[in-house]
Amino acid sequence: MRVVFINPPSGLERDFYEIPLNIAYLIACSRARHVPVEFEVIDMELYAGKDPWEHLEARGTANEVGVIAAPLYTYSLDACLRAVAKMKTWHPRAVSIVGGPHATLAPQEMIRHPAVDVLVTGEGDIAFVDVLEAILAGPSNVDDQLSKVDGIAVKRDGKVSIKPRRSLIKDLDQLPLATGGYDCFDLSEVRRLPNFVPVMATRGCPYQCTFCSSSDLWQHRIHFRSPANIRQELEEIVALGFRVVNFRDDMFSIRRQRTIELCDVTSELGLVWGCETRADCVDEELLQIMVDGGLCTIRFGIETFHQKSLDLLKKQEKVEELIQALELCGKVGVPEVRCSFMIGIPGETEEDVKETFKIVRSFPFTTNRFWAFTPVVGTEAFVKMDELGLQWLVDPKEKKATHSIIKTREMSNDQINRLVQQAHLEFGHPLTKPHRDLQAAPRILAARDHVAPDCSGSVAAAKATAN
Ligand code: B12
Ligand code: SF4
Repeated sequence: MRVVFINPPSGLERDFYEIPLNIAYLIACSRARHVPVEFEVIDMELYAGKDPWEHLEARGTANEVGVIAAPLYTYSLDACLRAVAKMKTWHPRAVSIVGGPHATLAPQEMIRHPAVDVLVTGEGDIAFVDVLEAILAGPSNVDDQLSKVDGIAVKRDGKVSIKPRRSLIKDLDQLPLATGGYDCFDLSEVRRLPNFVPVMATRGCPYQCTFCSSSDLWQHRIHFRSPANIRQELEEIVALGFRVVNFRDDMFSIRRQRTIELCDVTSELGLVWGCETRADCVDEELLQIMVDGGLCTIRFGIETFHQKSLDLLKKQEKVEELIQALELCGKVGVPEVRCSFMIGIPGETEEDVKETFKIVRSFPFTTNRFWAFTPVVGTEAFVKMDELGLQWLVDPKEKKATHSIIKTREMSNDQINRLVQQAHLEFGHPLTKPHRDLQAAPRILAARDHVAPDCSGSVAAAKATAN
């Protein structure tokens, strides 16, 4: 049986492409359990530079398909569902399975979509394989088999059944490495892009920020992989010819000693890397160890420099901590410091936003991305819109991260969008190349290897440029 994954188009510039870890994990997990299926990935994101829809049609109609699998994200939901629906018209007997953030946050609505047959909530590593095994049991047994699988929603003859989410996987070292699915991606094309390989060293986040999907997705928990397990994956990545990785964890440095151990590993392997963390999870000594271990880009979700707003967002951080972390990054010389902010936070006035701009200007070495505050399904802000004084101006389905579609008690929608635009003019549009991570990586690698920099971040390509 052929299982076809769709990596839906995000609409972002092609340079933002990175191998989707979710799909890589699901393939690796199925292979680890020896499920007798063939995998194919229709990578609409990697081919977005041409026409992703033509690519879908060419690849999606070429062979028989038994299962169509796709992740659903809120910000590209229409494209994700449209791609699944197209595949279903070409392969009416195929079973469609969706999962990912939006499926987890809005299962009731998503399972009712006509193109969706089975929906997996939460981590899919075990549930997805269980679903494949149920499908392999054959059409006369599949319903019975699916009824035994936890953490899924199914639809049969228009009737929907939704089971509770599975508990999170505690021992992440039990999972196969994501690299076990990498052969299904066009790595030679990936190498041509100015990019890096993503790695998750942890999963989840223990905080409960009111605007962030992670709170619900990970149930305020975080689980860790051991440094030895991460080393194995990093070694495989190096063997594939890459030396730049991006740790995609929500807060990479939450455990200080573990972070130091990981820096030893990245240093030994000669890697250059990026990570996201919280301002209160770094100090000067740790930042220095991270830079010595190959840290190139550090990302902070600052959101605002207004304490009242930080408190309302339940960030559990102080403005002074944010400022101190940025000062330390400057002092230590972190090559790239990327901060992300939101405009239109409930309670914030135009003056508060301008105060944030003023502080941002005092850090000339940071790259700053300003987004429009938009309550996302599954977040506390979404549930408490009225209480917070927020109003939609158009259907939330029209949402775009860089354009506001709400008004607050304090600011009109025009006012918010004017400030967003002002921020983009002054600090750059967040979805353009200057905001791509790890831009300094080729320079750092080249300085280490004494070769001319290229932009792919792979040693082979860097050396080829030098020759
Ligand atoms: C890497 C990343 C990106 C990358 C690339 C994404 C990709 N295709 O790989 C880039 C930089 C392009 C990106 C862009 C954006 N992203 Co982003 N991103 C992430 C990040 C940091 C890691 C994703 C990842 O690899 N996770 C690791 C894997 C293992 O976990 P997972 O994706 O959750 O997958 C598991 C389950 O969800 C499930 N599953 C997932 N897919 C499927 C599919 C099937 C069929 C099944 C059965 C199960 C299943 O099983 C997987 C294994 O357990 C997450 C945050 C996070 N920590 O997850 C945000 C996240 C996915 N992004 C988010 C957002 C909001 C954005 C942006 C709007 C920018 C922004 N403001 O941050 C844009 C959106 C662009 C667009 N138009 O879609 C949100 C999505 C929220 C939502 N409701 O959809 C997240 C969750 C961050 C957050 N906490 O808010 N992003
Ligand atoms: S914003 Fe950061 S700290 Fe807050 S819940 Fe999301 S990932 Fe966790």
